[in-house]
Amino acid sequence: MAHTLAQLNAATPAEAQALLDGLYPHAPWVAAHAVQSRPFRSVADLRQRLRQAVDGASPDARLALVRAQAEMAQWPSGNAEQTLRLAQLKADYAARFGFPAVLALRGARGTPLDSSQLLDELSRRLDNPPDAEVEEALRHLHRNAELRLHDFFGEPALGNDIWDWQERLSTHSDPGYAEKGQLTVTYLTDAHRACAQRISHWMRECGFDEVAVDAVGNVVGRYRADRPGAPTLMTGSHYDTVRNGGKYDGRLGIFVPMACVRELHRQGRRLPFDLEVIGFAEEEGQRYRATFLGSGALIGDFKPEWLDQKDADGITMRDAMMHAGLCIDDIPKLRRDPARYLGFIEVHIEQGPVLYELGLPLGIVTSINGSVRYQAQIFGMACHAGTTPMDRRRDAAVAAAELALFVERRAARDADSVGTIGMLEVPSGSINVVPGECRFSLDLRAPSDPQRDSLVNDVLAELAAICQRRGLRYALEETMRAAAAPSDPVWQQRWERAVDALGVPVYRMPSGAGHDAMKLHEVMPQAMLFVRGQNAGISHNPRESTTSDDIQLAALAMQGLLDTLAIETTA
Ligand code: HGY
Ligand code: MN
Ligand code: MN
Repeated sequence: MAHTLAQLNAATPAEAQALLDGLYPHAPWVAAHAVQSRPFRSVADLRQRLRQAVDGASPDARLALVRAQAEMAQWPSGNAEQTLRLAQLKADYAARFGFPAVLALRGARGTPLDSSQLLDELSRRLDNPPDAEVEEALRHLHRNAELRLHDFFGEPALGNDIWDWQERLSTHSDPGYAEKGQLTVTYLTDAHRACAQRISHWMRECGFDEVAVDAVGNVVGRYRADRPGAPTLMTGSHYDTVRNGGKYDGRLGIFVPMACVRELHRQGRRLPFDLEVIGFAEEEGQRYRATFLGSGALIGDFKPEWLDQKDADGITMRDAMMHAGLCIDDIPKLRRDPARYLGFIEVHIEQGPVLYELGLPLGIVTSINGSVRYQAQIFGMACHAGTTPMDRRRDAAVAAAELALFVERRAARDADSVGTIGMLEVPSGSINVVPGECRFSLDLRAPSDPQRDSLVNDVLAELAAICQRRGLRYALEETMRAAAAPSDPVWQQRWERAVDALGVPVYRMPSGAGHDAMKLHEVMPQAMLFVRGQNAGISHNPRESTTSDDIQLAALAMQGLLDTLAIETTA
């Protein structure tokens, strides 16, 4: 097999096809089609051409491709029970779909999967509808081809290192979750402080000139320019997580630039601007209702009233900060002078299915949805579940349920709005008591502020109408309001050029999720790069995943952007 792209591009069509033989077993037509697109600009371009050869084929040809795959040979050996379960799953799979199971034999890091991982994957796939399973099998074929290309063009070393940082950082988790193997890192817990220490340590190892934990717990690394008085480019993301979250949300946006600095340092290179890489301490607002606290502090948007907020154990943020050794008086000093900054860029996993379904490793963010969040309570009357007739109740939970269905209908009406009741509880409820109170959250988002506000107004009007109709009271506390943040066109184009230079298709898309970039957006130009998520892009979930190959491409894209910016800045 070719060891260089040049050899592959210089070969005759027959030679080139022969060199690519085996990437898609029993389907030489895939390589034959792809080689017509030579010269390949990069390995990523080669991968996309192979994928496009399959995507462009007829449904029958695609199904035939899956059916042509032989029974997977090298299943890892498991114990007797696993072997039995595997045999049953393979039989069930073939009976349900009519073709043998195609699984990527190596995981997101390119390392072999063990029996239990493969069994879990196979049993999950059994639930797929047949048409969806053909697409999923094809994705695994593409992944196997990508893995085989490692053997010929080398491993994604940068991506592997970044993947490993994520893995090591995920060993720190809050009590009550760590014991269950779940990842939860909320603001200023011991696990959170350990993460700050690990990120600081790794930043120093990468060669940053300055590394410090600031007054709100952000980890700030600075890699100085080749000249004094140079402007600064800020990048980074958050290292806190949601409860039972994923390893990549936020953290990927810290480690990708860290790896870029490490490479610059190893090469003894400096840029004509300072690079400030920040691990923001608090974005998710889980322990305290203070979202974007870390990035907000840098734009002078730290709200002093947050200090008096109490967490579920009654600990105020002020006490948590003092306990962590943070100096509250220094918080106002964190405010950055935008005049000294070129802008803000952020790498983040997509946290959705778009790139996964399109088979693209990277996406260019065009705008970040605006959002509003509330904590709400509905008050009715607790009474006996057995003796109270249905028409004499003031049931707070049923009212909340009625609102939940309205939120779903109303958001769906806009097509690109979203509305979620993510938290819902009957405080001190009992099985035989009609709920006298119901507490719930509202998370309402849309690509533009007017669309978001129209959604919010309708939901709040409906809440009032439901309570009026049912004789209930309600209370609402707005806990977050973030404006929609369109990407700065110049910075968005910088990402586009960097992605295109890799031979990766440029795909523009909005962000349904909120990000630290929307805070920096308030004071400086910003733009984001998305990285494909595995497992249909699931996020805020332990199955959140991304491959070291895709991480590698994100790092190469950032390196490309930095190099181009360096030329622009000195021109
Ligand atoms: O909720 C969000 O959009 C982000 O993950 N904080
Ligand atoms: Mn998140
Ligand atoms: Mn995030």
